[in-house]
Amino acid sequence: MAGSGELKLLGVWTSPYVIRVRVVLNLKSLPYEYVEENLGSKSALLLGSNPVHKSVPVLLHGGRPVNESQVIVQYIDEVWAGTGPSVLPADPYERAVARFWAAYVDDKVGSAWQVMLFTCKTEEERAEAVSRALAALETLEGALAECSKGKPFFGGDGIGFVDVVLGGYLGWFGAVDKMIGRRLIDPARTPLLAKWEERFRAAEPAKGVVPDDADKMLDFLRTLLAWNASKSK
Ligand SMILES: N[C@@H](CCC(=O)N[C@@H](CS)C(=O)NCC(=O)O)C(=O)O
Repeated sequence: MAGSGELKLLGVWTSPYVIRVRVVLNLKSLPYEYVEENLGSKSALLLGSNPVHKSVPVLLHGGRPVNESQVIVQYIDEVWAGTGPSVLPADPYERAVARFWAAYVDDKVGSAWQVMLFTCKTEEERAEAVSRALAALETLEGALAECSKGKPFFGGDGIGFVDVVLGGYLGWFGAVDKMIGRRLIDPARTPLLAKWEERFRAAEPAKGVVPDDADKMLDFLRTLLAWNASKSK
C-alpha cells in the first residue's frame, strides 16, 4: 500500500520549510516521529538522506527520503489523498494557480527573509529586504482575495498549499517585527492577510508548530548566525 510505512521527519523547530510539512502532517492526522536536528552538527541520517542540499526538512517514509518542503507537502497530499483534507485543489487549473503562488512566496518572501535575518551586512541592506518583503506581501493580499473568493484561507474553507507555504514563515515574521519595530503583516496595509494570520495561527494543525515567542526565535537566530560564522571560517 502506497501509504504504508513509518514516517519520520528531520527538522528544526524554527524552519519555515519544516513547519509547513508539520502543519500538513497534522492536517491529515498522520502519526510521525519528529527528530530535531542540530544544524551546527548535522546527523549522519540527515547528511545521508539529503546529500545534495544537507538541509531540513527530510521526510523518511518507510526509510526512503523525500526532500524539499514543497515536494514533501505534495508527496504527502498524493500518497494520503484519501486521508483528511487535500492540500492541493482537485481542479488542475486551480492547482496550477496554487503552485504559482507557493513558488512566489518562496521566491519573493523567502529570499527577502534570508537577507533580513541571515545575510544582510548593513541596516540599509536589511531595510531594502524589508521593503521587498512588504511589496511581496501586498501582492499576496491580492492573491488571497482572488484565491479565497471571500473564504477564510487561500485554499478556501480549509488550509491549502499556499496557506501552509506562507504560514511557515509566520514565526519568523513575529521575530522580524520585533527586530525592526514594525509589522510585516500590518493590518493597515494588508488587512486580509492580518485576519488570515490570526485564523492560520489559531487553526488546530498549526498549534504548537508555528512559533509565537519572538524572543526565543531571536535567541535561536544568534545561535544560527554563530554556526554560519564558524562554517565560513
Ligand atoms: N528549499 C528548501 C530549503 C530548506 C532550508 O533552507 N532549510 C534550512 C533550515 S531553514 C537548512 O536546513 N539549512 C541547512 C544549513 O543551514 O546548513 C526546502 O524548501 O526544503
